[in-house]
Amino acid sequence: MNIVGVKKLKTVVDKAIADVEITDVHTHLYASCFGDMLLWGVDELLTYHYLVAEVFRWVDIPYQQFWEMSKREQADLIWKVLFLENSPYSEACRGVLTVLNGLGLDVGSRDLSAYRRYFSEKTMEEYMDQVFELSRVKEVVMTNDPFDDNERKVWLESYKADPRFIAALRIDPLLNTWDQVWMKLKDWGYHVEEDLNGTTLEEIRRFLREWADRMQAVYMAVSLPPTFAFPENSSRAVIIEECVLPVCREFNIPLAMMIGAKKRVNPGLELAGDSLGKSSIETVEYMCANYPYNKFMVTMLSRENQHELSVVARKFRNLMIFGCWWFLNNPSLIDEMTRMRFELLGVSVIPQHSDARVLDQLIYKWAHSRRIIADVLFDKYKDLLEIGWKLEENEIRRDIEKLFSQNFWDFVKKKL
Ligand code: FIX
Ligand code: ZN
Repeated sequence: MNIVGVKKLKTVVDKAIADVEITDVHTHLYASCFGDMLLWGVDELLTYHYLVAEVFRWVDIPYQQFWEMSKREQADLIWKVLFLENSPYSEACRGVLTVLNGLGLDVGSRDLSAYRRYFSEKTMEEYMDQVFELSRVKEVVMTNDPFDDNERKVWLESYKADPRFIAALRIDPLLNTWDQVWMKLKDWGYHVEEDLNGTTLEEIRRFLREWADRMQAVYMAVSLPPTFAFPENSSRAVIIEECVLPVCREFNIPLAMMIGAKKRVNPGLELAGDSLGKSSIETVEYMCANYPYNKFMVTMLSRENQHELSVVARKFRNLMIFGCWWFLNNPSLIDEMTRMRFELLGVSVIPQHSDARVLDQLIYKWAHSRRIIADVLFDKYKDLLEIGWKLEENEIRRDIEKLFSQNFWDFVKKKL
């Protein structure tokens, strides 16, 4: 028995967290066969939409003028304003520096040209290997949208599997803008009309089956507004009930609902222009209760939804909550949410995902989250030791493997 005492506890937890190979359950990364859809390198890091939002706190140029700049010019502006004229302690700015430091570059030099030279000497493939090794991420789940023309072309003509990149079928256009996309399905050979009649619903199910199969999708996913309601007299609710949930059951895959994103509150900022709102927990309760043979992965964007979401997860074994999503992916909120979840759910949660849009971000998003989750876990284990519980090192490693990978795969494979 390798019993861990309080003196050794921190070392054991930190080492186990550092060692665990992560399954990142939600990202916007792409395998190399998707070409330029995969973003990487310092200019992509600097122009990540989180930093675009922050730079516009300082600059008064018209939005269009920024978007007409080259990527390099945008990065130059962001570097100047957010890193040189102001201290870069926001989480998104700090993340850029964590990546550069993780690569062994001298962050103290503030030499953007030197950083660019470093990346210019890399190929995407060799850099990809380096990032996966440095971040100790073993696999990432992509966000795969068949309605994206570039992405669909790759799936139909040139897709090449890479075991590090797992597919998830993203269906926002189908659910959120049916009136605009039904004609696309018709063009692709599905016998659909805007009217959700019997034939249309069967053809939508065929579309979902064919793409879930083509992608070998491990879940279907959708981002939903704070106003999302179900049941509801809407095309979204009909398609969810008649098409999405039945096909998810057929494939035994979860539906991942990412609830609370308020799109384009400031359209001029484009991707950076989204905000959030508090959503209805009753909708999550209703779906879990009334579809006991469906599996739901849920993350919510509002801090105010987090406690009730953790409580609802206590009520339904077909619900797995995951991640500190987007505006919640900040140290103070990761700490708060992780403590709340560990206290209410124990080990049965997926505490984090990266949402990485730029390959390099795997380095910082996971370095930052590992630190915080390790500190919370240490406190929880210490509480146990102080009341006489005996903990073995392999039990600590068992729990951490579940939190960072196995809980996800067990849930994906779970038969209800
Ligand atoms: O809907 C989503 O998958 C969101 O994560 C994105 O739309 C968002 O822009 C993002 O990348 C947040 O981290
Ligand atoms: Zn995302």
